[in-house]
Amino acid sequence: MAIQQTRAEVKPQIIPTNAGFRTFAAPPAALQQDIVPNELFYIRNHWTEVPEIDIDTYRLVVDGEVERPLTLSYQDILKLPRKRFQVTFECCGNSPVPDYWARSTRTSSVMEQIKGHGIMGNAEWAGISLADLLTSAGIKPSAVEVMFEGADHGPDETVGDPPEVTYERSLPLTKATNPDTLLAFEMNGEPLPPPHGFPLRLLVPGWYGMTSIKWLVGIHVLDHEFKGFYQTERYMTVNGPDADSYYTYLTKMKVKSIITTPVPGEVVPAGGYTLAGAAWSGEDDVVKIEISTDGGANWQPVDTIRPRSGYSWYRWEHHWQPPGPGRYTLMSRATNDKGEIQPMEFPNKWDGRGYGNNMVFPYEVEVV
Ligand SMILES: Nc1nc2c(c(=O)[nH]1)N[C@H]1C(S)=C(S)[C@@H](COP(=O)(O)O)O[C@H]1N2
Ligand SMILES: [Mo]
Repeated sequence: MAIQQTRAEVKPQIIPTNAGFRTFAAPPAALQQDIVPNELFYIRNHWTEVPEIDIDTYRLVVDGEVERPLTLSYQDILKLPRKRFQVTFECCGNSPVPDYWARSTRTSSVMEQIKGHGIMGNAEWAGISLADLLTSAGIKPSAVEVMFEGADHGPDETVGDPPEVTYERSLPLTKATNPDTLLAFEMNGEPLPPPHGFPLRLLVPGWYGMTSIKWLVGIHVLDHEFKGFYQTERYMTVNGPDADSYYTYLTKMKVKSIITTPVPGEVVPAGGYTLAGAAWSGEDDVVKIEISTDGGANWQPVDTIRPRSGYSWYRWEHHWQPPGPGRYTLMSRATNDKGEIQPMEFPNKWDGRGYGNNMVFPYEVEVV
């Protein structure tokens, strides 16, 4: 009888990036897959506890500037016409600016493991169109914005001030009534896992993650612009040291690309190697992805860009024949259909939060 050799395999896991267990990054290997499995999808919560929602008593309320306010149960929502497609999103705090790493709360060993890009993912989502729900409620002409209320609340994580605040944010009417803005109840064919918003979350294709409100309990149509804490005190970039206007809200994801193969620390064989990665640009098309294997001196288009599915990332591949053993600095650079291209450095240097960093990232590899 043959003896079965078993090797203890280290199971990949999400990586906590702060002491409060509010953010978990995907391990590098998870970003090599077209669809990130639910258990490896990053988590970004503003409080440690995940709201526990009893599905029998759960209700979603739609009110404010509407003709017919609605109250729906989970079962009511499941009966409505569904949509299903892939959506990639990243936290706008993904990929911290290298100069800021030193003062980041993240430890260097964590940064080493996640290489800064793990706070993003791609999944297939199913849900109902928010526009359908708003149409049945009947938006009044007085409506200006739609505000979304999560079930989670508490003191803000950074300084505990305000002492009590709910995770709430708004969308302009144009994006709220876009037929692909979803109220999602399924992630990769399973009911939404509790950390990702069970039973229902908003899903805003093409926009940074903070707009996709989890544990959604209220949809409030407002006759004014929403000025709540997570709308105006977070998730915006300072326009510049001498700019006329103070800040810009982060909305759609900027054009960006990353290298996912090799993973950090992987040894590249001198005989030749297929590099791979991902690229995305909010709702826009990525039209060009280039690679440099000499620290940005020379660029060439990658061999293969696979079409995206729905609002997913584009996956790319490129065969590389290194000139010989040694250390190399690889870089990838994406351009979208509006001609926007990734900058070589983080553009908003004066903004200490480093949100929305889409710079060209240097990626050191060892060829043996
Ligand atoms: N209710 C609620 N929704 C939320 C958050 C939150 O803390 N509470 N975090 C937001 C942020 S900042 C991001 S990046 C995404 C993360 O979604 P995920 O944890 O499913 O990856 O959810 C967003 N929706
Ligand atoms: Mo985020």
